[in-house]
Amino acid sequence: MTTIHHRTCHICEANCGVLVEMEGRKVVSIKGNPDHVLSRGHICPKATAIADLQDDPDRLRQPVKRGADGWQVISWDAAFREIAQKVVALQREGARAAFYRGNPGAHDYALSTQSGYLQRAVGARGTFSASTLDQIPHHYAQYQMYGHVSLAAVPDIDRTQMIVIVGGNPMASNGSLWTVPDFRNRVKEMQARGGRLVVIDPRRTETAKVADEWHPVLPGTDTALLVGILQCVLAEGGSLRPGLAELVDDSWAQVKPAVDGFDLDELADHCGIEAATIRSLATELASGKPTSIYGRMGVSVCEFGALNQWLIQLINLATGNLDREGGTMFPQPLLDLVGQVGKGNIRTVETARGTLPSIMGEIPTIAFADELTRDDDQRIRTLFVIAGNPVLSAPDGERTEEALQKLDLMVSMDMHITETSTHAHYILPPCGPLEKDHYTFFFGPLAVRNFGAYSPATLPMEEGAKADWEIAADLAQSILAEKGKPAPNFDTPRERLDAMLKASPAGMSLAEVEAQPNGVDLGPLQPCLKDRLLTSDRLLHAAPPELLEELHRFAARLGEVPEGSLSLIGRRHVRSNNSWLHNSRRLVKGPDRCTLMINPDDAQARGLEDGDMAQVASRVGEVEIVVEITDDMMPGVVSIPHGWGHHRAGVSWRTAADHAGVSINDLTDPERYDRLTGNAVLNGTPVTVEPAREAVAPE
Ligand SMILES: Nc1nc2c(c(=O)[nH]1)N[C@H]1C(S)=C(S)[C@@H](COP(=O)(O)OP(=O)(O)OC[C@H]3O[C@@H](n4cnc5c(=O)[nH]c(N)nc54)[C@H](O)[C@@H]3O)O[C@H]1N2
Ligand SMILES: Nc1nc2c(c(=O)[nH]1)N[C@H]1C(S)=C(S)[C@@H](COP(=O)(O)OP(=O)(O)OC[C@H]3O[C@@H](n4cnc5c(=O)[nH]c(N)nc54)[C@H](O)[C@@H]3O)O[C@H]1N2
Ligand code: SF4
Ligand SMILES: [Mo]
Repeated sequence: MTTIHHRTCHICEANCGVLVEMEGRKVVSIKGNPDHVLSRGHICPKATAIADLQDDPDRLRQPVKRGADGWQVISWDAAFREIAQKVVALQREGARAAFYRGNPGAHDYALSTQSGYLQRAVGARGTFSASTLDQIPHHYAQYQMYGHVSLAAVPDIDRTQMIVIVGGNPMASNGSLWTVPDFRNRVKEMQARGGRLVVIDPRRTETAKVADEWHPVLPGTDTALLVGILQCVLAEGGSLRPGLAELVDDSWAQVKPAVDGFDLDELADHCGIEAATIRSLATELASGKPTSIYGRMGVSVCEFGALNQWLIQLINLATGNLDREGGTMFPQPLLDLVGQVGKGNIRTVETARGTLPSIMGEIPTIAFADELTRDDDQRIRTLFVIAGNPVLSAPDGERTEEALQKLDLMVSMDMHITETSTHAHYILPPCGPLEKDHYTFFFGPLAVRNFGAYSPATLPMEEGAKADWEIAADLAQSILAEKGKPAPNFDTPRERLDAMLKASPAGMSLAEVEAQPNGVDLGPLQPCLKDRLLTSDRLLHAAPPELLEELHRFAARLGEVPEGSLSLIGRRHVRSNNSWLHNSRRLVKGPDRCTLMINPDDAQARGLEDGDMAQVASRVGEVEIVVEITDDMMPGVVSIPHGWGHHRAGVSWRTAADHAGVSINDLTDPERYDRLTGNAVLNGTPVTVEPAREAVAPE
């Protein structure tokens, strides 16, 4: 007898509805849920891999402790007691403690609502996280313009007539900061009603291949394109459409003069996109039909990330498409985070590298290794890594790896012994993914319909297992007990969720939401900016001084041409997810995906043929990797996917280790970052590429 369970897939931001068919504890099938209000039956190959994660023989099922003879299994109680004693002893010595939070935590509402208790108990100041390797520039621009780090506008794909995607690849990523499951069919529907998709990317990506137009752009130069588009849009006048004009502050008057100073031909030369193309993109975006421009990783993890995100908002504003049906719109989800979490903040933090920006309390991860190795009393000695793998995901992996070995206490919450957790003293593994419940916590606020979905755990927990949130809560209690402090009253995640749902404008209870297993649909996105702005004067701040100043800084960079080297960018594949799905056989099978993509001319100039081994070197490191020649790469740019490099000693994921690949982040340079936000620059790394040296046979 099999049973069918409704769930939300927790792996990526698309939050697809899936139907999991179970026979006892065995997964029989995982299929798309055709009745799901948002994903409409869509899934990608990663959904079926949830079964591989659940049944992974390499997954840790009990806590382990590193001893002289390797890893030993230890009981939860003993692990909590020992960790609590060490945390408190180190606290008494005045040792600095820190957290690194990885991406999967954002897909676990329960952990997200509970881990603050643990951080406070540990006394960790600030947080390193995957966010400063990713989307912090978006939060910065949103805070500056709309008054809240989480007030995001997404393309209203179901009603728009044009989307320009700059530096995003939703065909592989399934959308990011834009919860848009079934992207392919939504694009087809747009094209069928006469709409057009335009992609700006150094690589002819999977998304570029389904687009109506693709324009290659030199990595890190999109600012020139965006300034050019804005200049052309504003050339016709620059007055805002009625309805929007009343919401925008006086600084709007400064935007046109600021972009008018640029020479369009010079901008075109800088980014490698012709002036005529820039003009025609501007004309089409401003044609009066509903259009949208959206930019993601490619324009976030670069030197002018915050500036780019601001310019993108300004283009949507200037064309009249912000907060308009078919333009870019602000979701009003079932659980409205904006009304219930702080607005965020922009501060600075002192680090061994000097003063760095600190957005939302983050310490930029580019400074992670420095803070672990600094030689004063501010050195981090206690570290908690929660669902993260910075050795593979942060710049200069080798240095991170060395730095982790200096810690007095490192605790990883992870279900694998990874390139990172292998350096921990204790690893605390969560239960299997099907043993957790799920709510679309951070992604309802980014979805293309007003929506939310809750799914209960599919399976009861295995005996002795704990969910991430329970591990965090139990450990926090143990630390407080060790300090002799009373245990606070913890709300359970479900209690928190119920309260947050009820406090949202839709006002539903968790029980009511749970009764709708296909998700709750509150309809298409609605204009709402007037009621959502959270700046002090409730106006949209068009031209914050820091961003105008950054525009001047960019102006000084125009015309700079990188010399001699190639420019390295990353890539994502639909069968991978950052560093942690390579232990699923069905996802890694087939041809090697961790290759150096290179344009035929660049390969020929270096005497490289398809399948050769190349040596790729940057300021910080070098790797040897197999060459894949393809004219999908624009000349001068090469690509290596991130998340690989599982050859490192001590890892427990055997299938991943059999498909090790190399880590692009052994080449990325932590010295490069966005000055306004501290976000890492992960693309456009200058590299040299040459045939790999012949291995010298030992005598
Ligand atoms: N060069 C380059 N580097 C990049 C990127 C890039 O595009 N190019 N992308 C960046 C981006 S956008 C991101 S988000 C980061 C990701 O960076 P990280 O978040 O640091 O890394 P992940 O690969 O997501 O690793 C997640 C870890 O969590 C574990 N894990 C998975 N699920 C769970 C769970 O439910 N509970 C617990 N406790 N552990 C779990 C996995 O085993 C894995 O070890 O990488 C960044 N790094
Ligand atoms: N299958 C899969 N899905 C994922 C993930 C995954 O690892 N695998 N990771 C998830 C996570 S954590 C995130 S943050 C999202 C990311 O989601 P996306 O941002 O959509 O994904 P990326 O593939 O990083 O897309 C960035 C694009 O920018 C291009 N690019 C690089 N440099 C530049 C540049 O200077 N300018 C321009 N215009 N383009 C540039 C790259 O070629 C790439 O196509 O994906 C999520 N979904
Ligand atoms: S697109 Fe993302 S959410 Fe949907 S099935 Fe694939 S991994 Fe899961
Ligand atoms: Mo990410």
